[in-house]
Amino acid sequence: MLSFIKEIELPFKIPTPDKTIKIAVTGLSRSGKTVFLTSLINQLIANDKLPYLNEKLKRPFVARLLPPDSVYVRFDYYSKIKAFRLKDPKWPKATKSVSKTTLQLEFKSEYAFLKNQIVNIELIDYPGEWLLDLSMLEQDYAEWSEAMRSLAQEEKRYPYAKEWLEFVKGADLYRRNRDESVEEVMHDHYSEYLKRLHYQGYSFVQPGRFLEPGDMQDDPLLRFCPLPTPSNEPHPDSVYAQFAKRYEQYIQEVVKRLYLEHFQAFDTQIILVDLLKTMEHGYDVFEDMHLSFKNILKSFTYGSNNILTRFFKPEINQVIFAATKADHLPQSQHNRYKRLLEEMIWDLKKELDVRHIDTEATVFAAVKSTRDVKAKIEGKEVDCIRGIVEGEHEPSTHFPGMLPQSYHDENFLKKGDFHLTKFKPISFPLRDTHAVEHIRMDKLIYSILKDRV
Ligand SMILES: Nc1nc2c(ncn2[C@@H]2O[C@H](COP(=O)(O)OP(=O)(O)O)[C@@H](O)[C@H]2O)c(=O)[nH]1
Ligand SMILES: [Mg+2]
Repeated sequence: MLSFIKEIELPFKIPTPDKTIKIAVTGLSRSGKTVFLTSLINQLIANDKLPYLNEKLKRPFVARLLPPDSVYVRFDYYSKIKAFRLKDPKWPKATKSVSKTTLQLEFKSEYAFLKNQIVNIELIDYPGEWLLDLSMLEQDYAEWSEAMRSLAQEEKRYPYAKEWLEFVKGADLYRRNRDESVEEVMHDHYSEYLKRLHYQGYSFVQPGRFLEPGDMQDDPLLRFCPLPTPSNEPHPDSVYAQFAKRYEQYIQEVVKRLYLEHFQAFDTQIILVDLLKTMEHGYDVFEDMHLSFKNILKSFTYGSNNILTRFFKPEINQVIFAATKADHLPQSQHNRYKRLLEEMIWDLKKELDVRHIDTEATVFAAVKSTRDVKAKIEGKEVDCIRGIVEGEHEPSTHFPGMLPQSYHDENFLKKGDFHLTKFKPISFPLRDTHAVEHIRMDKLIYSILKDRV
């Protein structure tokens, strides 16, 4: 019977049903989310630089942005692309709020009498700093405080945290407090510590709103910080009791709301990893970035007894880890870059594998702002990149240095031989008939679409 069924050849393919794909573009702040979304839309609308995608899909399509849904702020592709199209093009400004858009792909059906397939891709942009707060949903104030305080006491963080820790030590935390300014100073010290960490390239900083408050600038709700847990019940008007109350309120009204509204039921998660940042700042920042991703993934995908699964359906069945901004390296180093990415995510990948979640690691650039050239350094020909450095007007040639073979390479960054140059973006073509140059965006887009169209 089975073999009989196998032999039947239908005269046409059964049309694939319409779909909506929700993509979580996940990434720490400045990892390249906004640039990626802009390039993604640009690439799919123009579809003139996606040979790999078209060859693999073998299905002609048109892409269009749907009119904005009035409930949400629109991810404004047009204003972002306008800045990229200037004679002196600009990278987008840091993202300060959540915005959304839907890109509709219409695939030509095999026969004229069959309906075309519609695939709506829902995209969301948000400040990367807020993402890390997700793991706070699992912790009450005392647990969170203990975790943050022990992190702050680690050798690498302590120098930045010292002033805050000292101030807390000298303050009266558990008795009735009549001086509100103490709370303010304590909070400011803690925020200052987070800002310093962030500046040094660290990403695991909570709460993210202390760095990027969005519309909560000066909101008294944010006036708290981690404190040592008391052994006896603190006075209800003590600093501790006030902070604990605000923390709970922050979790309920800000963090939970954000995730209930925007971070549910994703199909695919693309994790943008700015590994070049670890090249710039060294091993501590690499470890810290790993810690951040571990926390982020835990929140999105972990087991059924997790409190988070009550709020989110962890339906993600595919996670793509993508090392960004590969145009900072000559192509001959892209394999190394990928190996470093694989090194960073190897344990995360294993966790996802046992949960039947597909993973992939790739290296790409959403906007290729340099080109590969050869140059002679001390008489030896080396692979370099050429682009316009920020603040300059003419292109220049740069050798970024060699990436290490491994993060465990003893010489990793000790010699200070990796130089990260910030390039201006190249100008985008003036009309959507042509897309911007990229590196492997077509492979990345194919990975997203392959099982869905
Ligand atoms: N050369 C290059 N730089 C990039 C690329 N994507 C992002 N960047 C740089 O990274 C910065 C942060 O990117 P953005 O998308 O705003 O990060 P977000 O905070 O994750 O949204 C940009 O201002 C650029 O300087 C890329 O594809 N190539
Ligand atoms: Mg952004």
